[in-house]
Amino acid sequence: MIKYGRLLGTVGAAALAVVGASPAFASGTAAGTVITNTVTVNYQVGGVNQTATGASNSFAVDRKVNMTVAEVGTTTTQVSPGQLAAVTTFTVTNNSNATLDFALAAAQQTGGAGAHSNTDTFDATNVKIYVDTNGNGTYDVGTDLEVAYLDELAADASKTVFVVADMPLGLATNDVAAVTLTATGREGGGTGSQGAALSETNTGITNEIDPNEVDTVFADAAGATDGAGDGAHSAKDDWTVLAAALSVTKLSKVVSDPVNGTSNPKAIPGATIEYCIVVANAAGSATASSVAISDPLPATVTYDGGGVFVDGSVTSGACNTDGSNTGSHAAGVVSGTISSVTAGETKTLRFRATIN
Ligand SMILES: [Ca+2]
Ligand SMILES: [Ca+2]
Ligand SMILES: [Ca+2]
Ligand SMILES: [Ca+2]
Repeated sequence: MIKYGRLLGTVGAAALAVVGASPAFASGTAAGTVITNTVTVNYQVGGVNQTATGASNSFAVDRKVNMTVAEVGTTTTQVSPGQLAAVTTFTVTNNSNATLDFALAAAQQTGGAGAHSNTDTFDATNVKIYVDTNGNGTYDVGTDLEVAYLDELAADASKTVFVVADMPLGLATNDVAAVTLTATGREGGGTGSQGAALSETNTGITNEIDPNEVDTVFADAAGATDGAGDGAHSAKDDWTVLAAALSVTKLSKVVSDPVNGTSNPKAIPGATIEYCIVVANAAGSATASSVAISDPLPATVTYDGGGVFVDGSVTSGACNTDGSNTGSHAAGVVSGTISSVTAGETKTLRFRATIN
């Protein structure tokens, strides 16, 4: 029991000594650190202790260049046609054992696989890269700054990077724009300026014992569009469109005529016609809002002043006499606004006119 206890105590002290001596960086010992290892040899002559002798060895830790670009989240970013400043979010992590700059580039693709088992079908516009300046993980307009590179990213440090773009109009549901963010390691080059391009160095095995010599080794993996050991890493994300899919149908029926009244009426001059404009939104679509309807009447009919009914319903393809009289008529144009048409919903605008 005593031996076991001593063993535990020894291990514990050794662990504490390591932590205290150099913080445990995931990226490992910092590049340029000179590691000196000194050996001491004690010996006796004729049973008498002699002056100890020994030797030491020093070398500098080389620079390992490694970085990771990763999509934040696991799902596509849903967008509307015409949406401005749609955001995709990435993290860039410096896994090198040195502070580096990282050049940033956002590339679109033409067709091919997106990031989420989908296929690229369109390009976004006005693509820009921003860094999460205030560190809250959210893109804040005017606060998070547009950047071309990450400046002086320390070993093991990570930054959130936003790729922000505009979506064209006229897109359909499930259209996809894929974008790849690539971070390429650069020399630090000082604060506020982008350092020079990195290249691997190999000064030879004999120089490895030179305490002033630091080689550069690319240790990065292959990413979405980059290879292993190329000093860069990339990840892909995408925007997926959810559009409204409105269809419009215009129905009419004869309500009455001056000869037959409402009994089997005919479309003769003086007859009353009911127009019904049917707006349907396909299942699985985005909600359409502020659906503004404008119907210029032909000169051969005259609005009858009986009201313009909005938000009515349809049963078995026929318009019901419902809705609210919130539309209007002016200068031969009937108009009204349906506040919203959700996926799978059908709404109407209905009014009556007289044949001239
Ligand atoms: Ca594209
Ligand atoms: Ca932010
Ligand atoms: Ca710099
Ligand atoms: Ca790589």
